[in-house]
Amino acid sequence: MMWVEEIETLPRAGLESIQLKRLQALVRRMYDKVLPYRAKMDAAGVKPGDIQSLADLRKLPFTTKDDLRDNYPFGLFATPMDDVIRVHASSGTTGKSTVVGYTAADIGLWASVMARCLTMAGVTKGDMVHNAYGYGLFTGGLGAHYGIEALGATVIPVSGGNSKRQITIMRDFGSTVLLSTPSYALNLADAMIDSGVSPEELKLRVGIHGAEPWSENMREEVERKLGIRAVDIYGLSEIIGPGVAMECLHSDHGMHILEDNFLPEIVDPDTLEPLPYGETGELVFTTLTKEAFPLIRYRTKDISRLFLEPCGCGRTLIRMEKVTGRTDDMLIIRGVNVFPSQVEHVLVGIEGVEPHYQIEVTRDGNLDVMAVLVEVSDHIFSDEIKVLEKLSKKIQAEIKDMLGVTCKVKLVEPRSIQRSEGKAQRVIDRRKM
Ligand code: DLL
Repeated sequence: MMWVEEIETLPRAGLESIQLKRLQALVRRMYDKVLPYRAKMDAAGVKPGDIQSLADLRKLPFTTKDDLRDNYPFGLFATPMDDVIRVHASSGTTGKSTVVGYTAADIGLWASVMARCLTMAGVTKGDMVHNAYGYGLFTGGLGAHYGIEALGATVIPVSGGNSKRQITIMRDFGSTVLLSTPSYALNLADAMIDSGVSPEELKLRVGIHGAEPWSENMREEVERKLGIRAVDIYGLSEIIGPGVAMECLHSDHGMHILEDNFLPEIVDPDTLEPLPYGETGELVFTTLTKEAFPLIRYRTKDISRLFLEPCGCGRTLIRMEKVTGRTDDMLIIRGVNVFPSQVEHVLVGIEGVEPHYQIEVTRDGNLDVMAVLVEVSDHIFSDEIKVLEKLSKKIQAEIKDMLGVTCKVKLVEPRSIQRSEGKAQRVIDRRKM
């Protein structure tokens, strides 16, 4: 079943003509309304009238997270604030978060792309959908919520946390669909065992998991432990949130991109030249239909590939491979995006701490554990234990404040963190995914 079959099965030529019309209107609107982007177009010597075909997309300047930071919080919005009815935010590279805005029409668009994604996983009106994505500034919870309602299914807005209670709710309410990060799904599987509930007592049929990378091994584990079919969903706040791409139940590889709204490209992350279908590179998106916060050629830093081959489900929408990594050093810890530069930002503001640190990520069961190793200055290191304890608590609290993630802090001797000859190795990721 499809949500909007006439769009999802359009022959490529028809789809591309819709994309071109939308792109032309978007570029004109950005040029008129978003001054920082207009300045970029002027600097690149390109005018809205130069976009005559989809291939002309490559004439347009890219947008990056730095552009978002430079125009923090609302400087890239294309509509007056009066028309913005919601904002969300996620981590930026330093102290400033990435802020995104939605008009009423954008919220409607988001609900419809999410409804289309849910339909790809076989979700219908009759389903009881357990939404364990976090509600709040994170786009996961509310983004999925509106999509579930638009579909007409029943949403249980349970959000994250309190896993045992979640199992009780699943059993008593008869949840048929689970929405959560893949790592939280594994957590729920453990909570099920702890509560003495077996998968047969639940009505769960399918899990829709995303917001962090996960491997095929992890998929098998989720499927086996929860007795469900587990599918992948991709999205990012800047583009809309969850609902940019989704794996259907027929796909042998990759997720369908909702291309009538989100125009994808793959570029070489070094030369920024567009790459042909099938080649691996950085995923770039242009939002064709968003009002409040449209973006042209946004560099996601996610590594993927695009495939045009037809899919068994009949959709003609292009597919993207499971995200296999990032071109930057962003980590996702318990669903929260973390940049080493944010940790650094905290450390440089603290007296007695040297700018030498390392972030170590491990897994305890299904939970990510972040430890920050920090060198302290000589006089602090030889000080009393109490002083050291106080300092490590302070670092922990400030990191928690900035990132919302609790980490372990290990204060280490001066010059004990290995110095590198080139790029410092700030992150040691020991998670096996
Ligand atoms: O994570 C939106 C989302 C919510 C997607 C719920 C899916 C489900 P951000 O917090 O802005 O938005 O983080 C976006 O997370 O650039 C990827 O690096 C990563 N990511 C998202 N989905 C996947 C996935 C939400 N399925 C960043 N596989 C993106 C791998 C993913 N990485």
